[in-house]
Amino acid sequence: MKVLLLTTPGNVSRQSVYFPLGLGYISAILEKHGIDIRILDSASEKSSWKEFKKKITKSDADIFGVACNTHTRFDCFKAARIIKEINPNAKTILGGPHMYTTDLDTLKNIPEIDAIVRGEGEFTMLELVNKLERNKSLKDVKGVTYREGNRIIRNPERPLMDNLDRLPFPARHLLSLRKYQIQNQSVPVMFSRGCSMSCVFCGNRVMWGRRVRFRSPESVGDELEYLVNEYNVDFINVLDDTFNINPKWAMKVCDEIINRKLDLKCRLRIRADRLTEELVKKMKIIGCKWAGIGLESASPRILKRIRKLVTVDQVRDSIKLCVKYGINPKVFTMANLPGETFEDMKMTLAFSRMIKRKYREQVDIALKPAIAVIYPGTDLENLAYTKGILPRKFRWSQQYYNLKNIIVGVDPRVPIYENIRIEKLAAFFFKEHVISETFYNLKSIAISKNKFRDIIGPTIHYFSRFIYWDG
Ligand code: B12
Ligand code: SF4
Repeated sequence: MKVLLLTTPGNVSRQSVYFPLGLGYISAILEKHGIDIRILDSASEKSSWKEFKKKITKSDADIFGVACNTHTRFDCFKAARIIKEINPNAKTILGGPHMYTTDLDTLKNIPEIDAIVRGEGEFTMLELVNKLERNKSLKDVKGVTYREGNRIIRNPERPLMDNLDRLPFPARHLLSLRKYQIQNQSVPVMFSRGCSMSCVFCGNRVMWGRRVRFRSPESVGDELEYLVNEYNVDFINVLDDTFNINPKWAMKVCDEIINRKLDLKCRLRIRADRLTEELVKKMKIIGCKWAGIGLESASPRILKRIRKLVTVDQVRDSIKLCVKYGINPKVFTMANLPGETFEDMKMTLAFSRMIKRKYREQVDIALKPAIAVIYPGTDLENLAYTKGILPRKFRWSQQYYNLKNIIVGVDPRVPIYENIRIEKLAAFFFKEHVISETFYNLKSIAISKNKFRDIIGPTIHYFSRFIYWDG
């Protein structure tokens, strides 16, 4: 049987030119077991639906596996419909971060989908393909929810893989890595899976769980050496939720890269509460150019409420440390979190402004925080039902398009955690972000002509959100 794994066309995909690492891992396992496997990355190719249809028509695959996140879910359903229209005998399988808790609802409402893989996909997909190949029932395949006649059957969970070193390296040869490198420079890699924290809004831990699994430093070193030798890779993007969740392990990984004399640049995501100067020094030696740090809110009350378990001081100190060693931090902030008031938001805005003015180009921090959206399986989703923000009858598979989201720059297909009403929030940010910034910059316009850029910048940034989601 032939398998085609794919990402879908659609307007979210405009942002992403990224090798799809999850599909790369699944492909590697299938390929290792002799299965004919291809990848179609319509998202990165920025294909139109017309081109997508042409490619599906040409494809001789029997099984189509679609990667699905919450923003692309309707595109994935559309893809399954197109596949079934073109080839009614094909099997359509959905997997990915959106699918972990929405499997039953999706299968009930979208008849063109045959099965859903929940969670980690590598071994589930391998067993599933083997069963389909032998025309056998899927009843023993852990982690699958599937259709059998009129019934929908949800098999037990598949335990998370213990030993990540068992996985072959992602099948990067199935796509042109060069093409991705030209557009995106860095090549995605993953050294660990999971995060032991439990931030209420986080979609990552729904998928990967709270038990962090680490690859051995040797396995990481082997993959990086392979990437350098085979593909001339010189810039990696480490997608781990938190590189320093276990600082000792992070140090060992750095040592491995240093000992192998790998000449690389990298991006890392870190937590401020676990950063030491010793580690920052090593991060610098292994070529870290960019470190993502989650602050979310500068209000201690909100930090506690969302269970972030970092303090504003820790974030401030981490920024300082990174800057000291020539690493550019990117600090992430959010707004409209549970129980958050405008006063709390003002604290975050004030913090961001202070950092921006103190460090200028050395630190990347948005003056307008990201608005908290709800992902399935998160604590925020449960809270949204309890507080009546999401109606009890809300179903992820049913049409959802909230045009109002656009005024705060959020995808209309995903619900916002509407702690404060969207209209009020938009007015607040317009006043705080555009007017205040412009006023501040006008005051100092005489200092430099560059200030003109600082006025135009936030205004364009604000209004660009109105044109992004064009339906
Ligand atoms: C790198 C990344 C990106 C990159 C690249 C995405 C890509 N093409 O791979 C960029 C920056 C472009 C990006 C963009 C977005 N991202 Co993103 N991203 C990530 C990140 C950090 C890593 C993804 C990754 O490669 N993981 C490693 C691989 C091994 O895991 P995986 O892809 O999940 O695949 C495994 C399983 O999901 C499953 N699986 C996946 N696909 C399939 C398909 C089949 C058929 C099967 C059987 C199984 C299966 O098996 C795989 C192996 O075990 C994750 C967080 C995380 N820790 O995963 C967020 C994450 C996936 N992103 C997320 C979001 C929301 C987005 C955006 C919508 C953000 C935005 N508002 O613009 C866009 C959407 C882009 C798009 N076209 O879909 C959310 C998704 C939450 C959700 N419930 O949907 C996550 C989980 C982060 C979060 N905020 O919670 N993202
Ligand atoms: S620390 Fe980051 S990855 Fe971990 S639960 Fe919080 S937001 Fe998610």
